[in-house]
Amino acid sequence: MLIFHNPEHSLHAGRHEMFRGRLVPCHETPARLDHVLNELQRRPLGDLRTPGAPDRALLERIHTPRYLDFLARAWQDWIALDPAHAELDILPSVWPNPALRHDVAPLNFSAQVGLFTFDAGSPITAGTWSAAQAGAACAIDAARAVAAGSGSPRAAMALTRPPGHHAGADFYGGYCFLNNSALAAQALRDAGAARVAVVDVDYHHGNGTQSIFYERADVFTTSIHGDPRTEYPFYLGYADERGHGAGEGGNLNLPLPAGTGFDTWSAALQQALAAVQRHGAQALVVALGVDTFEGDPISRFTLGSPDYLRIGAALAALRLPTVFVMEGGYAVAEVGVNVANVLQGFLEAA
Ligand code: OKP
Ligand code: ZN
Repeated sequence: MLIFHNPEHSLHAGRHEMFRGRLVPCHETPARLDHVLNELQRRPLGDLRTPGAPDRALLERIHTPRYLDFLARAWQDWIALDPAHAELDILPSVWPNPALRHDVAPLNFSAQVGLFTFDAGSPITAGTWSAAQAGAACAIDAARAVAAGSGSPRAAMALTRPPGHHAGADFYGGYCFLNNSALAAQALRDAGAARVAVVDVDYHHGNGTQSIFYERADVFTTSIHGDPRTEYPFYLGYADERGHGAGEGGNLNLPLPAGTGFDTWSAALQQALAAVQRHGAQALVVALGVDTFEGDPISRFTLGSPDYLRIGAALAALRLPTVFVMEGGYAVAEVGVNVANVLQGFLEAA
C-alpha cells in the first residue's frame, strides 16, 4: 500500500509534559516514527511517498480559522515575549473552565494558550506547526490516493506524528494539534464517499474526532478505549455518548477496563465493525494507535505483538477502501513492529 510519511515530523520535539507536579520527558518523541520507518525497510509492505502542501481550505473544514491562525503564530508570539523562550516549550498555565468566558480572546499570550488547549502535556515547540501541517498533508494525500483508486487493495497509510485524534475544531491536547483522522475522513467525503466511518483503536478515546463529527450523519465515529473514569482524556468517551441532532446514533464508544486483553478487546472490535457496516460506510479511516500494547508505559491493555496481525485482518474483512492514520504508541522500540503487523495482517487478508 502507499505509505505517506511525514518528512518534517522530527521538527516537533517537545521537551517536557506536566505530570503530578513535575515536568517529565515527553512520551511522544520523534524516535517513535523512526522505529516504524526502520521496520518498513525490513518488511516491504508499501511504497513510501512524501506529501504535497497541506490544503488550507480542507483544514478549515475541520478546524476554525482562529485556531489555525493561533497555531501558525504561537511560536513567534512566544519568542517575541522574550528571546530566551527559544530554549523553552510552550505549556499552558491557565484555562477558561465552564464558568469563565470562551468568547473573548485575551491579548495575554498565556491566556490565549489556555483558550486553545485542555491539558498541560502537549508542548508547542519551534517546529510544531510545520510538523503538524506536513502530517495533515499525509492524511489528506493518503485519503485522496485511496479515493482515486490507488493501490490493490485500496488502502494507504498516513505515517505521521504528532498524532491527531484528541484535537478538536478549535483546541489541541493529548499530544495532538491537527486532527489527521478527521481530515482523512473529510477528504474521503469530498472525493465522493457518501458515508465514511472512523474506527479509533488507540488506547485513548478519540475525543477530538468524536466532537468534530458529533452532529453529522455522514461520518460515523467509533472508539475502543480505556474507561475514561480512570483513563485519559477522562471527560469524554463514555458509552452513553451516541451523537446529537442529525448525528444521533452516529457515535459508538466502547470503553473497556484497564487490564483488558485481546479476547475482550477483539470482541469490542467486532462490535465496532458491525456498526460500521450497519451505517453503510463506503470508506474507512483507522485511527491507528498501538498503545494498547502490553508494554506501553502510559496505557493499561495487554495486547501482544502478534495480536496486531489479527487486527489488520479483521479490518480487511470489511472490504472497504481504507486509510490508516498513525496515532499513539509509546513503547517506542516496539511501535514499529506493532504498526507493521497491522499493515501486514491487513494486506495478507485483503
Ligand atoms: C495521546 B494518544 C501520562 C499522562 C497522559 C496524555 C496522553 C495522551 C495520549 N503521564 N497524557 O491518544 O496516544
Ligand atoms: Zn493513545
